[in-house]
Amino acid sequence: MDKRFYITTAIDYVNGQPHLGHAYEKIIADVIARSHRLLGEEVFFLTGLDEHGQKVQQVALSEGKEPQAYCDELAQSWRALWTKLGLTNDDFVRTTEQRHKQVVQALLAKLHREGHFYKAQYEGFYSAKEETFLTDKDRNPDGSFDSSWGEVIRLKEENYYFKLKEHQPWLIDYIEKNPDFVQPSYRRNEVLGFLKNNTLEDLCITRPASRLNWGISIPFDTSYVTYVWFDALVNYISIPAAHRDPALADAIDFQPSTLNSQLSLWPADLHVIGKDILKFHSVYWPIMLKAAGLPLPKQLLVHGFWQKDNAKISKTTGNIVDPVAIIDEWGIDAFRFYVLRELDIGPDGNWTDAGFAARYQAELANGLGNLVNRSLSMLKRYRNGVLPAASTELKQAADEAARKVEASLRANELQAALVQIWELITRANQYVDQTAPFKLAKDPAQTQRLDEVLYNLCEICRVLAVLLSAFLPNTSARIYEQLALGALPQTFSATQWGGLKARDAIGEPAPLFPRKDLAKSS
Ligand code: ME8
Repeated sequence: MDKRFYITTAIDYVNGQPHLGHAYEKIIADVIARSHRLLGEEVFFLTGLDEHGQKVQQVALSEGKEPQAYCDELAQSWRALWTKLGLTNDDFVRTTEQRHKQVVQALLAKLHREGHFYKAQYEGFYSAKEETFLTDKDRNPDGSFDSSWGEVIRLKEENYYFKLKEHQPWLIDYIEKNPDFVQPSYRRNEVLGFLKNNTLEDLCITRPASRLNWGISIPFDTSYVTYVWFDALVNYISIPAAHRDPALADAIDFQPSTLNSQLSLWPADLHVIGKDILKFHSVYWPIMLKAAGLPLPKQLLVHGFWQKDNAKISKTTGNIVDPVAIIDEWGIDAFRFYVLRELDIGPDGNWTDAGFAARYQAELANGLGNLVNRSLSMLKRYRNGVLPAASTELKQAADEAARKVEASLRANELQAALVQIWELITRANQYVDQTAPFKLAKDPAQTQRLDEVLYNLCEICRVLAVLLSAFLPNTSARIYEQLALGALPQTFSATQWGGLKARDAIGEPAPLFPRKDLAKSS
């Protein structure tokens, strides 16, 4: 049994509808998952929902619903959006599922048995909104607590704590010796800076059930429930364990109740996460795994935050981008394209409707769409849709683009891959202008030259469909359909020049990205 390329996303709090930031992260992971499949690997792509905790409980109660009923309802609409986005996840975890809860409890029981936890009393400030204890470091310079914490109360409470201090030296050493563990590198430096300049405080892992009961019960003390992070992070191993991953079976003493086929997944190859949850993934998660005797994930890929019109995305102020509305108006591939082309993985980005419309028009409609439509239409018009003999004039440009795109995909550089693909599109559109097939068609002495040009253009469209297939799967499939080539190939090696054969007949050209009246849509 070969180990699969195992890729995960953060699991989203189910206290509202999905927004642009959630969708962006899932699209990044989907494109990477699809790329690895194209490059010949077996992949397991996991995403899902984080359903416990006070925030979810509060929203449910405010809507007059039981938390479980509320989560069941919302989980359906999240899954529907992910289907709409074309995500190719292999499983979908919900932290309220039995298969997840069992693993959280097995892990807690093991770490408790082995002396990693202790019980202690804490007295201090607590933010109910963020479900977290606050220290003096969280105060504003004037001593007050920021309004983003909501109401801050004084609290005296006994809880269980996870001993972290002893882990600090090896973790620093590990991150120093594994420069790729956190990508991009400035995020890695941030983690190292934090670890070197602070003494880790032990992590509170429980909340009294009397105060918060919407959580996983602590197996060795049922008057407590698990605090959100010890629940949420464990999803990355609970699902492999449910798939009977041999790397986990022995370590956490857990027998799945359902007999799935056995998959080898852990350690994860890539956790895709946003910058706000970096500390949980680069400090707490590795320590939890090491304490349990499990190997660490190979890499964290940390993306930035989206704003809209230079302001925070927020439901309360109404400053939101609704992925469903965008997809309904512009199509799913246009949405996938924009978020990955506009924002490199790392920095923060800014959504503007005008910026979206401009990229749609310039790069999708006038760039890719126009190239495919005019190439196929000319073959229809001048050669009745039948391909002439193969020619290699654009082969070198196509091969070079494929080489560069492959390297970018392997390095998770998705924006760079799109830039490289669009360079090839621009080159091909220039080729139409330079060779002027409409003029060649009028000159009987240029029959052979026109044959060459038409072959090169149609073959470039085919190669582009393969290069784009991880990013714009529907568009790629439509190009293959219009070329009458059947199903899109599942391998990157199909970028090799010469897939179209002489005398193949193409299907009907149809615009891939209809031009929009920008005045109306902005
Ligand atoms: O943090 N731009 O859930 P979440 C880009 N349940 N990404 C954004 C974003 C924005 N404006 N807003 C949020 C949680 N995200 C936990 C995770 S994982 C074991 C538990 C990203 O719903 C955010 O960075 O608040 C995170 O990666 C994901 O969306 C879920 O955020």
